[in-house]
Amino acid sequence: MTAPHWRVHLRPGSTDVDLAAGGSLPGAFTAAWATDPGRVVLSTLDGVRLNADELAARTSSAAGRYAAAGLSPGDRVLLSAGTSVDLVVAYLGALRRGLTVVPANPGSPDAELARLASGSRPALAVLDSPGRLGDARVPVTTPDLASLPRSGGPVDLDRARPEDVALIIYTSGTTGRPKGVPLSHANLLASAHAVRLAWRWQPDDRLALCLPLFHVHGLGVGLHGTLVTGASATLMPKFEPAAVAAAIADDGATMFFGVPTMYHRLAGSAHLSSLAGLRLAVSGSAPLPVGLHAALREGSGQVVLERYGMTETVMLVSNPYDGERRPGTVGFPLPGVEVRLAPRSGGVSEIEVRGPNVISGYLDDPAATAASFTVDGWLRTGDLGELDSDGYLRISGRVKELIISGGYNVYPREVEEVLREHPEVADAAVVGAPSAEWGETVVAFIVAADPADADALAGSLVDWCVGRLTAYKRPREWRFVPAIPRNALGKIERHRLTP
Ligand code: MLC
Ligand code: AMP
Repeated sequence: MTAPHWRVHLRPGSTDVDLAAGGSLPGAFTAAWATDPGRVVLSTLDGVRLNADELAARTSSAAGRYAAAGLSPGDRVLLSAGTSVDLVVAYLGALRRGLTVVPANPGSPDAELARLASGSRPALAVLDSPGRLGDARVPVTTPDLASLPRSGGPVDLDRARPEDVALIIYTSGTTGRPKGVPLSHANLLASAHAVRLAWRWQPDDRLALCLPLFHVHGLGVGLHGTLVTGASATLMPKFEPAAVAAAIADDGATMFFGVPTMYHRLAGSAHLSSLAGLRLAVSGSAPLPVGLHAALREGSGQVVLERYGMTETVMLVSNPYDGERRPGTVGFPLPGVEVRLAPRSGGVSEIEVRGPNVISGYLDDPAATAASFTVDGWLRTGDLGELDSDGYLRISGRVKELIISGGYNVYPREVEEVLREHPEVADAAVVGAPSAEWGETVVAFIVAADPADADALAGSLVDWCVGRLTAYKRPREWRFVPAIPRNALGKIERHRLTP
């Protein structure tokens, strides 16, 4: 049902753009490579240079290895490894074979990886350390795919259809149960084309790419945007201000995409002025503080462009490339994306979206799908928004229980469940505390079973979390309290927990 007070916001000009061009990710990538086979498309700061022809050959041979190992289109591959050229080749080879890739943080504890493997049922896992899945009955190889047989003959390549699922990204979700987000080739292609057009991405651009390649920011925007454009990326295994400066000065990077924590560190480093050498610097995944935006501008002349997205949609809204990039806002809907503001109680509005970039539902989870989509097919983002007088979208809060630390999502419920399993913990609650560096940090409120032992318990809880929670999810501060405030239904009243 569409209420009369929806404020619908359509991007003008969005309809004259073919967001499906290429038909699938490999269709678009290979078409771009064919236009200039000698162009360098991937490089590293230690001197690796791969041109389009070489990347086409290496990814075709990777696809051949998957085929020779018995993997058929539609099979799943769990991919969990640090950034490297091999990882990118393994990823693209999988897409070219028509496989569905399940990316995972290589820093997640073994138990979490094993849960992901049993939930997603991959035909193969590609891991930095092959022993990580223990005795799980999943064949394992390393990112160079060296243990897979070489293909003996021609392999069916690049046959994925727009509706085929290219990626399944798992999010812990607010209910505590991981949800699979199935992103089709059409979803991912629409977003890659949208940012290519909106940000005037050109084949001679080079992206300094140090975002992790297991989330949509690094993968769906950074890597896919580069490849649909026929442009290049400098791959970096880790974010360091000095490495970003080297990518710009020594490797000719013209673009940088980062989360606000990266910009905070750049602003406090001796390398801030190097950002002046970029054609475009983009921030997203978490709010970019207005003061940080100003400091970056003052120290480098770079007017950072902030945009907004989420795993279920890839990219949604962006400040304009031409025209004012307004600090504290995320701008206007990207090509193909429709945004509306749905009034909620308390005078606030939730951002709802639809478009070719938006998933059609969660994987095998009709309840989660029904809870997240309106009956007329719009995705409820869980973010609150308002438009300023010029129509720029401002994200004013969140309905969902979520902490964003350094651009990574932390779901309080997942952390609380781990804390409550500790034998000395009677109850626990987790909230986000404001942090200049991280945006928010995780703070735990603990009710000790034996209050006299609180000091010892804090140390024990730190150890308890190692091996059970990925580092960014672990609480950084501990508060011992006599009780966790709950309402009559037993729900934690987080607003009463002041970090
Ligand atoms: C690392 N640590 C973190 C952390 N990242 N702790 C809290 N929050 C984080 N984000 C831990 C480390 O494991 C380490 O723990 C300690 O903090 C210090 O590590 P560091 O070396 O200082 O951190 P670093 O490795 O440099 O990582 C910081 C970072 C990283 C900002 C580079 O967090 C990062 O790459 N963030 C980007 C996340 C991202 O891509 N999000 C996109 C999601 S998609 P210990 O215990 O070892 O000391 C999305 C949609 C959209 O949101 O719109 O884009
Ligand atoms: P994820 O589920 O990891 O994809 O995270 C998506 C969430 O990140 C969104 O729903 C927002 O809450 C948040 N987000 C992304 N970009 C921004 C931004 N520019 N400003 C504020 N929040 C953002």
